[in-house]
Amino acid sequence: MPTILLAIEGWEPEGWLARFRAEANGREVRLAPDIGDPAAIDYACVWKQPAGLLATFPNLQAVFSLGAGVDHLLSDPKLPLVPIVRIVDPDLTGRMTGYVVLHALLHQRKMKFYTAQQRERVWRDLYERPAEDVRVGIMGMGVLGTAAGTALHALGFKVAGWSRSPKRIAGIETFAGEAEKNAFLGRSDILVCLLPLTGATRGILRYDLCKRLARDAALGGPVLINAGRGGLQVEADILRALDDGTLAGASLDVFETEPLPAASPLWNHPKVYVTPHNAASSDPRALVKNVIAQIERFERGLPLEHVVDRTLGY
Ligand code: NDP
Ligand code: OXD
Repeated sequence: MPTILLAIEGWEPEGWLARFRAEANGREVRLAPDIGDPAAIDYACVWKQPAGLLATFPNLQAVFSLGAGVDHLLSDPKLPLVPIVRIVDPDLTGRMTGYVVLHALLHQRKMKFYTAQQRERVWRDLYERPAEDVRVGIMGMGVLGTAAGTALHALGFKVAGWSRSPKRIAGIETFAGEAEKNAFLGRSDILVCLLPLTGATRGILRYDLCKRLARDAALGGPVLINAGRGGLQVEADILRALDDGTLAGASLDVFETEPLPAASPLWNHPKVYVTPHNAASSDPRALVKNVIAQIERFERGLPLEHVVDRTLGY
């Protein structure tokens, strides 16, 4: 029977191990660093595994990322030339949709102000603008961006999406590539970033990008929501934009350094919501079934789904 190796850093591995053992249908499941004979490993299921580890398995057939992002894998200079598969699953997509909708509403409904008012026992209606007056722009119209955009559209927000290649998505205005980026930014009151971290997207959330967002803003200024990757944002620039009024607020789930260092001014910035990279946590109760189903497809000779394009980096 084939053998599955789990290599997980930064998350508790026990829940994954128990779930894989329960779902593996007779396949052996090992948890790094208890690898045994490296030649026995057929599949690796990983999250932030040590660089170089995967190159030590001579009979490896496929690698499964336990998260949607694969930057943790593609940064390994010794990554073997086997298919890299990423997670696409309704559980993870639903979590991200919930995070994006929650934070768009927190900004549109002025929750920072109501929380401050509550502390002071102030009873005052601030009369926020309706969702129909608020234009959300989503950078990254893949699986997660499309689901979040569709949910925001259903709530009445005016939604646009920006991606590398052109798209048609019901109810959503679409923009593609560098040529249409400024038009997309210039119509966005809330900018949601759900891009993958690649050579082309690293550091994209800079001061000059914040300057290009809509200034006739329905929210007193544009707002940034980043749940993609911390490497997409330049935190010094975001702080500058928040402090000089270029941005009216931000929700950040991902950071240049994680965990966010205790000394970061983002922690207690009055305009910022900070969450610990849990916009869409990977839950073994949902995702292990998904990975095992992929392995079963592969063993039946069917093509793997959601294989990463190494040249594009996602
Ligand atoms: P997808 O691969 O489905 O979508 C990526 C989107 O980004 C696509 O629309 C793609 O364009 C677009 N894109 C990529 N590069 C560029 C570029 N250079 N310029 C413009 N658009 C670009 O990914 P998912 O939606 O599944 O996930 C997105 C990211 O979300 C993950 O990579 C991960 O980093 C992050 N994530 C964060 C989580 C969290 O908890 N904070 C949880 C899960 C994921 P095109 O459609 O043309 O290919
Ligand atoms: C992911 C993540 O990529 O959790 O799935 O960040």
